[in-house]
Amino acid sequence: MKKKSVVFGSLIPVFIFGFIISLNSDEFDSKFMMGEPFHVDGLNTNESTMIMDYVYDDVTGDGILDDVILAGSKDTPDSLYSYDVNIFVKDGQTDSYLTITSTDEYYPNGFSGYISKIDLYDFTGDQVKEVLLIVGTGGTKSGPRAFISSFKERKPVVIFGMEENRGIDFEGEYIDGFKANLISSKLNKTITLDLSARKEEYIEKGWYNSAGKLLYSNATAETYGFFDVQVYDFEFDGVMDLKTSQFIGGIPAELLSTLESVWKYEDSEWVVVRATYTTHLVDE
Ligand SMILES: [Ca+2]
Ligand SMILES: [Ca+2]
Repeated sequence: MKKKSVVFGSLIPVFIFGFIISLNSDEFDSKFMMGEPFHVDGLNTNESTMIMDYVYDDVTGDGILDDVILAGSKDTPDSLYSYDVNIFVKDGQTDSYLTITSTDEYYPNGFSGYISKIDLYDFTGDQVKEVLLIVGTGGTKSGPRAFISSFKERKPVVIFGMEENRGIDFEGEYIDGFKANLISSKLNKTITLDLSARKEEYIEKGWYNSAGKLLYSNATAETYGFFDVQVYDFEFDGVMDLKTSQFIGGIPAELLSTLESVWKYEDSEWVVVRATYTTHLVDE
């Protein structure tokens, strides 16, 4: 008897959940469809703007579902590259639009790059979801940029933006003993990379002598932008964080180390709560 009631109890919410979803999808599918044109007077849209992604969820925090739309332009429908891409939220309570656009001076009409979708997560811990947009740049020194926008209380604001996308800022130079010394002002840390896995190569190239004396007078090193950004739940508390990866590169061009960091949103700012870097043991 006990077993039966458990089964019955678990069936009810599944049924109701599915019912609600199907009702809502009938209602909103006709309003915003991916691939369809999107043009609203007064918004940063034009004849070529189309819907690239669409999510129906509450992002303002009032409990009323909102239309969350990613829209932009492509030269051909199957092109991976998009431009003039913006996030538009049609507030479920007032039917008015809230928007987030790029703050990049080179792309004043919106984000530009390899963009395909938006994802909603609570990064701030207030039970209201923020909107994550990943912009692939296709650059050699930096990969994706992540932008996180909040529409809470109908106030659109980017909480993870250009400044955060600079990542961790190690820079420094090669020193005697097949090493490189780097300092990060953001972390207030100094690291010494062991480059001895490349000892033979460096001696052959004349960058170091066999005693480990540095001969290359302007060998510097620095971190590049993110090459990977992942959503990550650091404390398994349902509040999401970001895990990012950066290369530390030497000049002349060579990869010295990989830096991985976890970013957590605390008291209105992003704090690096974990950072690790790699050392090459063998590098032929
Ligand atoms: Ca809402
Ligand atoms: Ca939140």
